[in-house]
Amino acid sequence: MDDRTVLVLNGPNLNLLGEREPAVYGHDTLADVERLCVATAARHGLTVDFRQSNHEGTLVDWVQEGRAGIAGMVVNAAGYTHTSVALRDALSACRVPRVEVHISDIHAREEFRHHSYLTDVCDHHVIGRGVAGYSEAVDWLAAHAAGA
Ligand code: CA2
Repeated sequence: MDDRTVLVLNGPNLNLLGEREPAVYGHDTLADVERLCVATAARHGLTVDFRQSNHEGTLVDWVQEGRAGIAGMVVNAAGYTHTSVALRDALSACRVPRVEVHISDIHAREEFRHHSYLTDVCDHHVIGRGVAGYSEAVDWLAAHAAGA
Protein backbone atom coordinates (compact mmCIF):
# COMPACT_ATOMS: atom_id res chain seq x y z
CA MET A 1 0.00 0.00 0.00
CA ASP A 2 1.15 3.55 -0.69
CA ASP A 3 -0.24 7.08 -0.72
CA ARG A 4 -2.34 6.30 -3.83
CA THR A 5 -4.02 3.31 -2.18
CA VAL A 6 -7.60 3.25 -0.93
CA LEU A 7 -8.05 0.44 1.60
CA VAL A 8 -11.62 -0.94 1.49
CA LEU A 9 -12.52 -3.08 4.47
CA ASN A 10 -15.63 -5.26 4.73
CA GLY A 11 -16.84 -6.96 7.87
CA PRO A 12 -18.63 -10.19 8.74
CA ASN A 13 -21.01 -11.90 6.33
CA LEU A 14 -20.45 -9.43 3.52
CA ASN A 15 -18.79 -12.33 1.66
CA LEU A 16 -22.40 -13.57 1.27
CA LEU A 17 -23.56 -10.42 -0.50
CA GLY A 18 -25.84 -11.25 -3.43
CA GLU A 19 -26.79 -14.63 -1.98
CA ARG A 20 -29.63 -13.58 0.38
CA GLU A 21 -31.80 -10.60 1.28
CA PRO A 22 -31.69 -8.90 -2.14
CA ALA A 23 -34.51 -6.60 -1.03
CA VAL A 24 -32.14 -5.13 1.57
CA TYR A 25 -28.69 -5.46 -0.04
CA GLY A 26 -29.38 -5.88 -3.78
CA HIS A 27 -28.09 -8.53 -6.16
CA ASP A 28 -24.45 -7.52 -6.49
CA THR A 29 -21.79 -9.78 -5.02
CA LEU A 30 -18.77 -8.57 -3.07
CA ALA A 31 -16.67 -9.27 -6.19
CA ASP A 32 -18.95 -6.84 -8.07
CA VAL A 33 -18.39 -4.26 -5.33
CA GLU A 34 -14.62 -4.72 -5.61
CA ARG A 35 -14.80 -4.15 -9.39
CA LEU A 36 -16.87 -1.02 -8.78
CA CYS A 37 -14.32 0.34 -6.28
CA VAL A 38 -11.37 -0.45 -8.56
CA ALA A 39 -13.04 1.28 -11.54
CA THR A 40 -13.97 4.34 -9.49
CA ALA A 41 -10.51 4.62 -7.96
CA ALA A 42 -8.85 4.25 -11.38
CA ARG A 43 -10.71 7.34 -12.62
CA HIS A 44 -8.86 9.28 -9.88
CA GLY A 45 -5.49 7.61 -10.43
CA LEU A 46 -5.93 5.60 -7.24
CA THR A 47 -5.63 1.88 -6.57
CA VAL A 48 -7.75 -0.27 -4.26
CA ASP A 49 -6.79 -2.85 -1.69
CA PHE A 50 -10.12 -4.63 -1.08
CA ARG A 51 -10.51 -7.02 1.86
CA GLN A 52 -13.22 -8.88 3.81
CA SER A 53 -13.04 -10.70 7.11
CA ASN A 54 -15.49 -12.31 9.49
CA HIS A 55 -13.04 -11.74 12.36
CA GLU A 56 -12.94 -8.60 14.48
CA GLY A 57 -9.22 -8.86 15.32
CA THR A 58 -8.29 -9.25 11.67
CA LEU A 59 -10.24 -6.10 10.83
CA VAL A 60 -8.48 -4.27 13.70
CA ASP A 61 -5.10 -5.42 12.33
CA TRP A 62 -6.00 -4.16 8.84
CA VAL A 63 -7.17 -0.76 10.15
CA GLN A 64 -3.86 -0.43 12.00
CA GLU A 65 -1.96 -1.40 8.83
CA GLY A 66 -3.65 1.45 6.95
CA ARG A 67 -3.49 4.04 9.70
CA ALA A 68 -0.91 6.17 7.86
CA GLY A 69 0.68 6.44 4.43
CA ILE A 70 -2.36 5.63 2.30
CA ALA A 71 -4.94 7.85 0.53
CA GLY A 72 -7.72 6.76 2.85
CA MET A 73 -9.98 4.01 4.08
CA VAL A 74 -13.53 2.87 3.30
CA VAL A 75 -15.04 0.78 6.08
CA ASN A 76 -18.22 -1.27 6.07
CA ALA A 77 -17.80 -3.05 9.39
CA ALA A 78 -21.19 -4.79 8.95
CA GLY A 79 -22.40 -6.24 12.29
CA TYR A 80 -19.30 -4.98 14.15
CA THR A 81 -20.51 -1.44 13.45
CA HIS A 82 -22.99 -1.87 16.27
CA THR A 83 -20.76 -3.68 18.77
CA SER A 84 -17.06 -2.99 18.36
CA VAL A 85 -15.22 -0.60 20.66
CA ALA A 86 -12.01 -2.26 19.41
CA LEU A 87 -12.63 -1.22 15.80
CA ARG A 88 -13.63 2.24 16.96
CA ASP A 89 -10.37 2.59 18.89
CA ALA A 90 -8.34 1.39 15.88
CA LEU A 91 -10.09 3.88 13.57
CA SER A 92 -9.59 6.72 16.04
CA ALA A 93 -5.81 6.07 15.88
CA CYS A 94 -5.77 6.59 12.09
CA ARG A 95 -4.17 9.63 10.49
CA VAL A 96 -5.83 9.09 7.08
CA PRO A 97 -9.37 10.02 5.98
CA ARG A 98 -11.94 7.36 6.83
CA VAL A 99 -15.39 6.84 5.27
CA GLU A 100 -18.04 4.70 6.94
CA VAL A 101 -20.26 2.93 4.39
CA HIS A 102 -23.47 0.97 4.82
CA ILE A 103 -25.36 -0.50 1.89
CA SER A 104 -28.69 -0.32 3.72
CA ASP A 105 -30.10 2.60 5.70
CA ILE A 106 -29.23 1.44 9.20
CA HIS A 107 -31.35 4.24 10.68
CA ALA A 108 -34.49 2.93 8.97
CA ARG A 109 -33.98 -0.66 10.16
CA GLU A 110 -34.14 -2.40 13.55
CA GLU A 111 -33.38 -0.25 16.60
CA PHE A 112 -30.17 -2.21 17.34
CA ARG A 113 -28.71 -1.04 14.02
CA HIS A 114 -29.31 2.64 14.68
CA HIS A 115 -26.18 3.14 16.78
CA SER A 116 -22.74 2.97 15.17
CA TYR A 117 -19.60 2.95 17.32
CA LEU A 118 -17.69 4.09 14.25
CA THR A 119 -19.61 7.17 13.15
CA ASP A 120 -17.77 9.83 15.12
CA VAL A 121 -14.31 8.38 14.38
CA CYS A 122 -14.93 8.53 10.63
CA ASP A 123 -14.70 11.70 8.54
CA HIS A 124 -17.54 11.00 6.14
CA HIS A 125 -20.51 8.64 5.94
CA VAL A 126 -22.39 7.09 3.01
CA ILE A 127 -25.41 5.25 4.31
CA GLY A 128 -28.32 3.61 2.53
CA ARG A 129 -27.13 4.26 -1.03
CA GLY A 130 -26.81 0.60 -1.98
CA VAL A 131 -23.47 -0.69 -3.26
CA ALA A 132 -23.11 2.58 -5.21
CA GLY A 133 -22.25 4.02 -1.79
CA TYR A 134 -18.81 2.42 -2.06
CA SER A 135 -18.20 4.35 -5.26
CA GLU A 136 -19.35 7.57 -3.60
CA ALA A 137 -16.97 6.87 -0.73
CA VAL A 138 -14.02 6.43 -3.09
CA ASP A 139 -14.99 9.66 -4.89
CA TRP A 140 -15.05 11.48 -1.54
CA LEU A 141 -11.65 10.10 -0.59
CA ALA A 142 -10.19 11.14 -3.94
CA ALA A 143 -11.27 14.71 -3.14
CA HIS A 144 -10.06 14.54 0.46
CA ALA A 145 -7.07 12.20 0.18
CA ALA A 146 -4.47 12.40 2.93
CA GLY A 147 -2.15 15.29 2.11
CA ALA A 148 -4.50 16.58 -0.64
O1 CA2 B 1 -26.05 -2.10 5.33
C1 CA2 B 1 -24.90 -2.49 5.57
O2 CA2 B 1 -23.97 -2.36 4.77
C2 CA2 B 1 -24.62 -3.26 6.86
O3 CA2 B 1 -23.32 -2.87 7.31
C3 CA2 B 1 -24.67 -4.72 6.51
C4 CA2 B 1 -24.53 -5.63 7.73
C5 CA2 B 1 -25.49 -5.23 8.84
O4 CA2 B 1 -25.22 -6.00 10.00
C6 CA2 B 1 -25.37 -3.75 9.18
O5 CA2 B 1 -26.33 -3.45 10.17
C7 CA2 B 1 -25.61 -2.90 7.96
C8 CA2 B 1 -24.83 -7.09 7.32
C9 CA2 B 1 -23.84 -7.64 6.35
C10 CA2 B 1 -24.25 -9.04 5.96
O6 CA2 B 1 -24.71 -8.96 4.64
C11 CA2 B 1 -25.35 -10.02 4.08
C12 CA2 B 1 -25.77 -9.86 2.79
C13 CA2 B 1 -26.43 -10.88 2.16
C14 CA2 B 1 -26.66 -12.07 2.81
C15 CA2 B 1 -26.24 -12.22 4.10
C16 CA2 B 1 -25.57 -11.21 4.73
